[in-house]
Amino acid sequence: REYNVAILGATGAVGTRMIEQLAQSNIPVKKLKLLASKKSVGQKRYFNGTAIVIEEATPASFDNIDLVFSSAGGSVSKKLLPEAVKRGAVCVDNTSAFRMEPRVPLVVPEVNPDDLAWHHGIIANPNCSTIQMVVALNPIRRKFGLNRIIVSTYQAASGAGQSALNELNMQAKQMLAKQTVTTEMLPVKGEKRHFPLAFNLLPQIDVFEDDGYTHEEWKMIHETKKIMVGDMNDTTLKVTATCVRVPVEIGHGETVYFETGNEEINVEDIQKVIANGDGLELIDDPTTQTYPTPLSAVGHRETFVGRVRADQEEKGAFHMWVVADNLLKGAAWNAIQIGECLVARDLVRVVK
Ligand code: 11C
Repeated sequence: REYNVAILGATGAVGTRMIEQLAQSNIPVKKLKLLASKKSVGQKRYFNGTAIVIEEATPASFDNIDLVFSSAGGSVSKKLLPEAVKRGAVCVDNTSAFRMEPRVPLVVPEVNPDDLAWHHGIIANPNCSTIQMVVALNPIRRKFGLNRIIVSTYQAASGAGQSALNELNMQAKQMLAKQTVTTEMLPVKGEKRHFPLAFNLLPQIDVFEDDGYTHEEWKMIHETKKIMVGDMNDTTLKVTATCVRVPVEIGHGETVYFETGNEEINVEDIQKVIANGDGLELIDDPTTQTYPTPLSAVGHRETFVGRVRADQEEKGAFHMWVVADNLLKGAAWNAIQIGECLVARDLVRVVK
């Protein structure tokens, strides 16, 4: 079977990468439609050497489409994806619009591909910082158990979109030239206050919740529970997060502390399961200063792990450093990989 595919939000940083990743995937594409907002209509993008003209996304755009990859923002997804499903298309959505809906599987193919079986037309792609953490922790949880996760993130500007990345670059130039620094986007577009990210760190990603956590931290906690345990409010796996924006263009880093509850295991046991884990690469040798960095992860689909070490006081607890390309494994590649799984399992059909 060949599929008519649409990419919604085709001109954005993630949409552009979805086109590339789709071309390199094993999804048999009969026809590709590229959809975006009115302002991009008429632009061209290339798929396997063929130019495709961007069309305006409307409900009728999804007539005869089998599979949709969407990364055009939450409000666009909310408006258009139900229309696509109504027309028989299966949608993989990269926004947070549907992630917590009970009828919507939240999927990382290395971790919970079986959840695809119960989709009703929409499958959600998790937040980038959640994806790389669960890829790294999944084989550890399977083999040794997992009781608690405490994560701190070091998130690249591109996570907040192309305009935030542009702002970081402009700020860096302005600071070096001792000019007035422009601050309009970060930490959060539309928030009351803005601060420079260049040569700085911002301990806020997304808006604050009433409990003092940011929404990014909330996502890491609840998405992790939904993906790993199947219940966003599970209490058996304890998770907490602190999310920080760093002046890096692409590639999120995370320091992850985790308790397995298994007092018999050592660092080599953890390293071994990571080295053999799906979608994972262990890059870890302190004697040669070998560890992954955001720059070394850019352009790769894998999640990279280094600096694995045992906690010095808590038995069965470890620390590690996890890095991935937030625009690929954190977004475009994870979505296309979900598409590959749907195709392999013959799940590109809507069961209401
Ligand atoms: C960031 N993680 O780095 C966010 C971007 O829920 O898909 C991804 C937002 C999301 O700002």
